[in-house]
Amino acid sequence: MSNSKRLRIAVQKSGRLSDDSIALLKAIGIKLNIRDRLLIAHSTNEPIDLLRVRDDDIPGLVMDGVVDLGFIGENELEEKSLERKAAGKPFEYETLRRLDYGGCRLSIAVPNEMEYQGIESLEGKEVATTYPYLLERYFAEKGINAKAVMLTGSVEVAPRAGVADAICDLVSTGATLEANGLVEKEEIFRSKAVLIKRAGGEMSDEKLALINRLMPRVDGVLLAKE
Ligand code: PRT
Ligand code: ZN
Repeated sequence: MSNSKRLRIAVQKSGRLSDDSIALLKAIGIKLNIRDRLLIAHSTNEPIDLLRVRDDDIPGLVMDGVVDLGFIGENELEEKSLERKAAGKPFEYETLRRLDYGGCRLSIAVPNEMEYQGIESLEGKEVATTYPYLLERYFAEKGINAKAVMLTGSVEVAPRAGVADAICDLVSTGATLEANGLVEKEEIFRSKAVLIKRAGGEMSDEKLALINRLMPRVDGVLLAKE
């Protein structure tokens, strides 16, 4: 657990958030010795260890207090919070900063040929997604009786494969939707990468002091890029 003296930070090992998260850590003066295959990377100039994992694991690692800080997309963070809340697991965290990368939106998209008059058109339908909690919360808010069908990959081919009537997936340029004959209809969540801190449990004065020393540097980097 993170009662180790060194500050533990979780970052995505390889994916869309990895390079920007590592670049930010380097920009605030943390020297890192990252070896591609390894789960852990040690800083050579600060008492910091990086845990390099799948992004899906990062919210839980922070909420269970296994790591002190984590870089994660708000989409994944909010989905996992809802899932953990439903399962009676700890779901608290503190957002330290909203970052300037990882921007995307979670949207409902329907096949080109579907007659869509608004969210009511999804009444009684099945919608494929990797984010069932966010999607079902949206349906509940709108008073729509539709079903979220969980798929962990290739969500965009679900309607064509006859697995669902529509999809709810992350969109950035919209090229993937277009390539699959889908049209974006409802934006249900806007996301960016965030830096989060564990909320439960004691944190040593040394770790808190280190975080307090690093945060102004994060602000400096974000400001310089504006
Ligand atoms: O292996 P691991 O589990 O760590 O990675 P992953 O495959 O689950 O995640 P990854 O690396 O693809 O994405 C990590 C995070 O990046 C997401 O949780 C978002 O917060 C953020 N992000 C930003 C995106 C996108 N933009 C994005 N466009 N994540 C995924 N996409 C996908 C989307 O799912 C769809 O397949 O890109 C496609 C759509 O892109 P456009 O440009 O065609 O619209
Ligand atoms: Zn993932």
